[in-house]
Amino acid sequence: MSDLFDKIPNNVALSSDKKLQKALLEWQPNFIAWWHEMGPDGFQEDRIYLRTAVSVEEGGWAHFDYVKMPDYRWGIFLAPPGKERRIGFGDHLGDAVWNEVPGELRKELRRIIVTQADTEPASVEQQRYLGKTAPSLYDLRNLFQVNVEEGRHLWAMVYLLHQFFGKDGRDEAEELLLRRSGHADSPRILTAFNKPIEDWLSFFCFSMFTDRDGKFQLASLAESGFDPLARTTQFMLTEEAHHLFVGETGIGRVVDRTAELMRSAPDGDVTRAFGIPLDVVQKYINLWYSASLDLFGSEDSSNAAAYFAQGLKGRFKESTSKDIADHVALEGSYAVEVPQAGGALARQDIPLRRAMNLILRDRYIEDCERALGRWNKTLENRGLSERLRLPSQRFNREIGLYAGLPFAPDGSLLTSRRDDFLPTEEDRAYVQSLMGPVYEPGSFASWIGPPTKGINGQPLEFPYVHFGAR
Ligand code: BYC
Ligand code: FE
Ligand code: FE
Repeated sequence: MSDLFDKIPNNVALSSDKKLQKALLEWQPNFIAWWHEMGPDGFQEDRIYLRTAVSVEEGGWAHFDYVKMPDYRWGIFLAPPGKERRIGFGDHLGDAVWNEVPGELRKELRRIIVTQADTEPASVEQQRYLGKTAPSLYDLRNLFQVNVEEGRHLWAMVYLLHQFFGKDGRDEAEELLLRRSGHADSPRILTAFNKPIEDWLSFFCFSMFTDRDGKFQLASLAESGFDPLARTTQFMLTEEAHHLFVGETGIGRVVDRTAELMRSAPDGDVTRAFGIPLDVVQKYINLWYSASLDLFGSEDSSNAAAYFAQGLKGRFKESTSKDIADHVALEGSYAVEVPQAGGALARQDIPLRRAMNLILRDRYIEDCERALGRWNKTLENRGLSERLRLPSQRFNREIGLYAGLPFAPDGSLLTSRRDDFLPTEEDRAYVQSLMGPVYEPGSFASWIGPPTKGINGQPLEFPYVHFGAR
């Protein structure tokens, strides 16, 4: 076990940190047991062309090689410290950042870190069976890349728990391996992480919309006054970019293939050529987008106000955006549309700090709109007039002001069934019927187009996965 620590790439001086070593020594075998139980089903003996972070230096964080997943070198990295970083917002604006947990913020910080941490293994659990139906070796490899990196994100958060939260932190780290996505008695913490991901269209929607919540939550934590959290999440963001790429281009490739078939199929019926109809894609977008909006919490939130005041969670690019001048945010307000009895909406101004979830979410929505624009460009380029759109923020919500209210995707009060806008049993069964593994290098399933280029400069027909004896 002692050489375990040589195998854990890190920049936290692990080799000389006895306390951290001891905690990890107990946790790491449980992590591996969890990986075998809840990680990708099968494929553990196969050699996957994976990227491993081996240092935080330019280029060093992206080392490519064939690895068996259980041998993946899950490491612990913090972005290098900024020179004399100061707290950039809230009541402690301008103070030196904290390198230890301030006693009075211990509970809040622990909660944020545990909530963030919990999503990482949850997503691996949700994606457990997808390898069996990958539309290509390229996609299979990308799935596993995302999975091992979510595993590393768990490590990143567990490092913080072990290093800064003593016995409580070690207990939380254990519990992260005990909760299970979708479990009746011990589910994962946040709603979207308990929904099943049973087909690849769901996977692409999840990595497009749900991982993107990750981007924005991590970015808000990257502003944190607790410097180890800020530096850890900064580094996680470098990996996150690939997950978002997988989702955005995945849906883009589905849209492209569907558009191609809409033009070429005799009566425009893409199912004849085993494609996914555009309205089904739209329903999947409606589902995962609305579930991901829930991850931002309530529009009007005292928790969010407290996190901002305490210097724990900032706005997107709080310290670098030219658009943010006032970092105290005690003045000003943000307009929300509050549903009234009978369903009418009344504009209400809420104090800025209480609107921090909403402000972060608005940046997220802009980012989603940008991706929608690209997919719609694809439709346009194929000479089609159909367009995809994001549903109203009021549609299908379970959290916040609009939770449980019958709003339609266009934001009006619903007159027909909500099911008209979400995947039906029939839609799901159809999508599921298309799922089947395509493991021939360079080949792609009928319902998805090829990517524009391979991974790490490799060609599309590169053998991204070497199957062992099976
Ligand atoms: N589900 O003021 P409110 C990622 C609870 S994704 C269940 O509205 P707050 C990834 C809330 O806990 C990024 N419960 O919300 C992606 C509170 O409970 P209490 C994950 C929810 O606290 C893909 C109550 O409702 N990171 O990394 O401002 C693959 C009212 O709270 C939900 C983080 O989320 C929900 N959706 O904000 C892999 C960052 N929403 O106090 C990875 C850390 C709210 O009544 N988390 N509640 O018991 C946070 O900062 C905040 O907890 C939230 C919620 C933004 C999630
Ligand atoms: Fe992650
Ligand atoms: Fe991710």
